[in-house]
Amino acid sequence: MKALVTAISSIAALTLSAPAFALVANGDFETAEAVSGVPTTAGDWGQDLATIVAAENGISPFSGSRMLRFDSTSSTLPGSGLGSDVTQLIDLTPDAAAIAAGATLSAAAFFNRVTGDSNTDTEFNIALRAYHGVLASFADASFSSSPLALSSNALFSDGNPATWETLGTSLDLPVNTTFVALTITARENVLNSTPEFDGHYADNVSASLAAVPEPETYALFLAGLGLVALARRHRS
Ligand SMILES: [Ca+2]
Ligand SMILES: [Ca+2]
Ligand SMILES: [Ca+2]
Ligand SMILES: [Ca+2]
Repeated sequence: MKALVTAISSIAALTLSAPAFALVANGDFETAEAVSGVPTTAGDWGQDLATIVAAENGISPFSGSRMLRFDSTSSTLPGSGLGSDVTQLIDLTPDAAAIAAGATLSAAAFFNRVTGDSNTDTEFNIALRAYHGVLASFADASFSSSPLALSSNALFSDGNPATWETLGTSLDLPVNTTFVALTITARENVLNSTPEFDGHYADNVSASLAAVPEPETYALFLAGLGLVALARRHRS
Protein backbone atom coordinates (compact mmCIF):
# COMPACT_ATOMS: atom_id res chain seq x y z
CA MET A 1 0.00 0.00 0.00
CA LYS A 2 2.78 2.41 0.92
CA ALA A 3 4.50 1.72 -2.39
CA LEU A 4 1.28 2.45 -4.24
CA VAL A 5 0.79 5.72 -2.37
CA THR A 6 4.38 6.67 -3.21
CA ALA A 7 3.74 5.84 -6.87
CA ILE A 8 0.58 7.94 -6.85
CA SER A 9 2.45 10.85 -5.23
CA SER A 10 5.12 10.78 -7.91
CA ILE A 11 2.48 10.69 -10.65
CA ALA A 12 0.74 13.68 -9.05
CA ALA A 13 4.08 15.49 -8.90
CA LEU A 14 4.29 15.20 -12.71
CA THR A 15 1.46 17.72 -12.92
CA LEU A 16 3.79 20.67 -12.74
CA SER A 17 2.13 23.61 -11.10
CA ALA A 18 3.74 26.92 -11.93
CA PRO A 19 2.96 30.41 -10.70
CA ALA A 20 1.64 32.81 -13.35
CA PHE A 21 4.91 34.30 -14.63
CA ALA A 22 7.19 31.36 -13.80
CA LEU A 23 8.35 30.72 -17.35
CA VAL A 24 8.05 34.29 -18.64
CA ALA A 25 10.49 36.98 -17.48
CA ASN A 26 8.98 40.43 -16.94
CA GLY A 27 5.60 39.15 -18.12
CA ASP A 28 3.89 42.04 -16.33
CA PHE A 29 6.27 44.62 -17.91
CA GLU A 30 6.95 46.20 -14.53
CA THR A 31 10.72 46.23 -15.18
CA ALA A 32 12.07 48.73 -17.69
CA GLU A 33 13.77 47.12 -20.69
CA ALA A 34 14.31 47.98 -24.35
CA VAL A 35 11.99 46.01 -26.64
CA SER A 36 13.21 45.73 -30.23
CA GLY A 37 15.55 43.57 -32.23
CA VAL A 38 15.50 39.78 -32.39
CA PRO A 39 16.06 38.28 -28.93
CA THR A 40 18.97 35.84 -28.71
CA THR A 41 18.75 34.94 -25.04
CA ALA A 42 15.94 33.57 -22.93
CA GLY A 43 13.88 35.96 -20.84
CA ASP A 44 14.39 39.03 -23.05
CA TRP A 45 11.47 40.73 -24.84
CA GLY A 46 12.31 41.75 -28.41
CA GLN A 47 11.67 41.64 -32.17
CA ASP A 48 9.52 44.53 -33.48
CA LEU A 49 9.53 47.96 -31.86
CA ALA A 50 7.45 48.25 -28.69
CA THR A 51 7.78 50.32 -25.52
CA ILE A 52 7.08 49.69 -21.84
CA VAL A 53 4.91 52.59 -20.71
CA ALA A 54 2.87 53.84 -17.74
CA ALA A 55 -0.86 54.61 -17.98
CA GLU A 56 -1.59 56.73 -21.07
CA ASN A 57 -4.29 57.39 -23.67
CA GLY A 58 -6.97 56.63 -21.06
CA ILE A 59 -5.66 53.09 -20.53
CA SER A 60 -4.35 51.85 -17.19
CA PRO A 61 -2.08 48.78 -16.94
CA PHE A 62 -3.85 45.50 -16.22
CA SER A 63 -1.43 45.04 -13.32
CA GLY A 64 1.01 47.28 -11.51
CA SER A 65 2.07 50.58 -13.07
CA ARG A 66 3.44 49.53 -16.47
CA MET A 67 2.33 47.74 -19.66
CA LEU A 68 3.60 47.15 -23.19
CA ARG A 69 2.67 49.40 -26.11
CA PHE A 70 3.02 48.04 -29.67
CA ASP A 71 4.72 50.72 -31.80
CA SER A 72 5.81 49.29 -35.14
CA THR A 73 5.68 46.27 -37.41
CA SER A 74 9.49 46.33 -37.68
CA SER A 75 12.32 47.11 -35.28
CA THR A 76 12.24 50.76 -36.36
CA LEU A 77 9.62 53.43 -37.12
CA PRO A 78 7.73 53.30 -39.38
CA GLY A 79 7.33 49.61 -40.07
CA SER A 80 6.43 48.07 -43.38
CA GLY A 81 4.63 44.95 -42.19
CA LEU A 82 1.17 44.21 -40.88
CA GLY A 83 2.02 42.73 -37.48
CA SER A 84 3.96 44.12 -34.50
CA ASP A 85 5.45 40.94 -33.03
CA VAL A 86 6.98 40.94 -29.56
CA THR A 87 8.73 37.70 -28.68
CA GLN A 88 10.39 36.09 -25.69
CA LEU A 89 12.38 32.86 -25.92
CA ILE A 90 11.74 30.36 -23.14
CA ASP A 91 14.54 27.92 -22.34
CA LEU A 92 12.96 24.54 -21.62
CA THR A 93 16.14 22.48 -21.21
CA PRO A 94 15.58 22.34 -17.40
CA ASP A 95 12.24 20.65 -18.15
CA ALA A 96 13.65 18.08 -20.62
CA ALA A 97 12.54 15.09 -18.53
CA ALA A 98 8.98 16.36 -18.17
CA ILE A 99 8.81 17.18 -21.89
CA ALA A 100 10.13 13.75 -22.84
CA ALA A 101 7.32 12.24 -20.73
CA GLY A 102 4.74 14.42 -22.50
CA ALA A 103 3.99 18.03 -21.62
CA THR A 104 1.72 20.85 -22.74
CA LEU A 105 2.78 24.48 -22.65
CA SER A 106 -0.02 27.00 -22.14
CA ALA A 107 0.41 30.74 -22.59
CA ALA A 108 -1.93 33.67 -22.06
CA ALA A 109 -1.85 37.46 -22.22
CA PHE A 110 -4.13 40.43 -21.72
CA PHE A 111 -4.74 43.03 -24.46
CA ASN A 112 -6.42 46.42 -24.68
CA ARG A 113 -6.58 49.39 -27.05
CA VAL A 114 -7.94 52.89 -27.41
CA THR A 115 -11.44 53.38 -28.81
CA GLY A 116 -10.05 55.09 -31.90
CA ASP A 117 -12.21 55.33 -35.01
CA SER A 118 -13.30 53.20 -37.95
CA ASN A 119 -9.65 52.93 -39.09
CA THR A 120 -8.35 51.61 -35.75
CA ASP A 121 -6.95 48.09 -35.88
CA THR A 122 -8.63 45.53 -33.63
CA GLU A 123 -6.76 42.21 -33.85
CA PHE A 124 -4.29 40.71 -31.38
CA ASN A 125 -2.56 37.32 -31.62
CA ILE A 126 -0.66 34.98 -29.34
CA ALA A 127 1.58 32.19 -30.65
CA LEU A 128 3.85 29.44 -29.34
CA ARG A 129 6.55 27.91 -31.54
CA ALA A 130 8.57 24.93 -30.36
CA TYR A 131 12.17 24.39 -31.49
CA HIS A 132 14.96 21.88 -31.02
CA GLY A 133 18.52 23.11 -30.84
CA VAL A 134 20.80 25.56 -29.11
CA LEU A 135 18.82 28.61 -28.13
CA ALA A 136 21.35 31.16 -29.41
CA SER A 137 21.11 29.78 -32.96
CA PHE A 138 17.53 31.02 -33.09
CA ALA A 139 18.90 34.49 -33.87
CA ASP A 140 19.91 33.24 -37.32
CA ALA A 141 16.51 31.85 -38.12
CA SER A 142 13.36 33.63 -39.11
CA PHE A 143 10.73 33.54 -36.40
CA SER A 144 8.37 31.65 -38.63
CA SER A 145 10.99 29.21 -39.94
CA SER A 146 9.83 25.66 -39.56
CA PRO A 147 9.20 25.23 -35.86
CA LEU A 148 8.68 21.66 -34.67
CA ALA A 149 5.16 22.65 -33.71
CA LEU A 150 3.07 25.81 -33.65
CA SER A 151 -0.12 26.95 -32.00
CA SER A 152 -1.73 30.39 -32.21
CA ASN A 153 -4.93 32.18 -31.44
CA ALA A 154 -6.50 35.55 -32.29
CA LEU A 155 -8.93 37.95 -30.69
CA PHE A 156 -10.76 41.01 -31.97
CA SER A 157 -10.65 43.55 -29.16
CA ASP A 158 -13.57 45.72 -28.08
CA GLY A 159 -13.34 49.51 -28.25
CA ASN A 160 -13.60 49.95 -24.48
CA PRO A 161 -10.29 51.14 -22.99
CA ALA A 162 -11.55 50.25 -19.48
CA THR A 163 -11.57 46.50 -20.21
CA TRP A 164 -8.69 44.11 -20.87
CA GLU A 165 -9.37 41.11 -23.10
CA THR A 166 -7.55 37.83 -22.48
CA LEU A 167 -6.24 35.41 -25.06
CA GLY A 168 -4.44 32.10 -24.67
CA THR A 169 -3.07 29.17 -26.60
CA SER A 170 -1.70 25.72 -25.74
CA LEU A 171 0.89 23.57 -27.46
CA ASP A 172 1.60 19.87 -26.93
CA LEU A 173 5.40 19.99 -26.98
CA PRO A 174 7.28 17.57 -29.26
CA VAL A 175 9.46 15.36 -27.03
CA ASN A 176 12.71 16.92 -28.34
CA THR A 177 11.69 20.55 -27.70
CA THR A 178 14.50 22.56 -26.11
CA PHE A 179 13.08 26.08 -26.37
CA VAL A 180 9.90 27.88 -27.29
CA ALA A 181 9.27 31.30 -28.81
CA LEU A 182 6.27 33.02 -27.23
CA THR A 183 5.00 35.85 -29.43
CA ILE A 184 2.30 38.44 -28.80
CA THR A 185 1.17 40.53 -31.75
CA ALA A 186 -0.92 43.58 -32.60
CA ARG A 187 -2.08 43.34 -36.21
CA GLU A 188 -3.03 46.02 -38.71
CA ASN A 189 -6.14 44.11 -39.67
CA VAL A 190 -8.23 47.21 -40.42
CA LEU A 191 -5.85 49.72 -42.01
CA ASN A 192 -2.15 49.45 -42.90
CA SER A 193 -1.34 53.01 -41.90
CA THR A 194 1.29 55.45 -40.61
CA PRO A 195 1.39 55.71 -37.68
CA GLU A 196 0.55 52.02 -37.63
CA PHE A 197 -1.26 51.76 -34.28
CA ASP A 198 -3.45 54.23 -32.39
CA GLY A 199 -2.69 52.88 -28.90
CA HIS A 200 -2.49 49.07 -28.59
CA TYR A 201 -1.30 47.40 -25.39
CA ALA A 202 -0.50 44.09 -23.67
CA ASP A 203 0.10 43.13 -20.03
CA ASN A 204 0.48 40.03 -17.84
CA VAL A 205 1.92 37.53 -20.29
CA SER A 206 2.21 34.13 -18.62
CA ALA A 207 3.13 30.56 -19.50
CA SER A 208 3.01 27.28 -17.63
CA LEU A 209 3.93 23.69 -18.27
CA ALA A 210 1.70 20.73 -17.41
CA ALA A 211 2.29 17.01 -17.81
CA VAL A 212 0.08 15.10 -20.21
CA PRO A 213 -0.67 11.84 -18.41
CA GLU A 214 -0.52 8.79 -20.66
CA PRO A 215 -3.81 6.87 -20.72
CA GLU A 216 -2.37 3.87 -18.79
CA THR A 217 -0.75 6.16 -16.22
CA TYR A 218 -3.99 8.05 -15.82
CA ALA A 219 -5.96 4.82 -15.36
CA LEU A 220 -3.44 3.69 -12.72
CA PHE A 221 -3.77 7.09 -11.04
CA LEU A 222 -7.59 6.79 -10.92
CA ALA A 223 -7.36 3.17 -9.71
CA GLY A 224 -4.92 4.34 -7.04
CA LEU A 225 -7.32 7.04 -5.87
CA GLY A 226 -10.03 4.41 -5.55
CA LEU A 227 -7.75 2.17 -3.47
CA VAL A 228 -6.78 5.06 -1.20
CA ALA A 229 -10.47 5.89 -0.68
CA LEU A 230 -11.15 2.23 0.08
CA ALA A 231 -8.24 2.11 2.55
CA ARG A 232 -9.51 5.25 4.29
CA ARG A 233 -13.01 3.77 4.58
CA HIS A 234 -11.60 0.56 6.08
CA ARG A 235 -9.58 2.52 8.61
CA SER A 236 -12.52 4.58 9.86
CA1 LIG B 1 1.89 45.51 -15.66
CA1 LIG C 1 2.36 48.69 -41.57
CA1 LIG D 1 -10.89 46.71 -24.11
CA1 LIG E 1 -2.99 50.75 -38.71
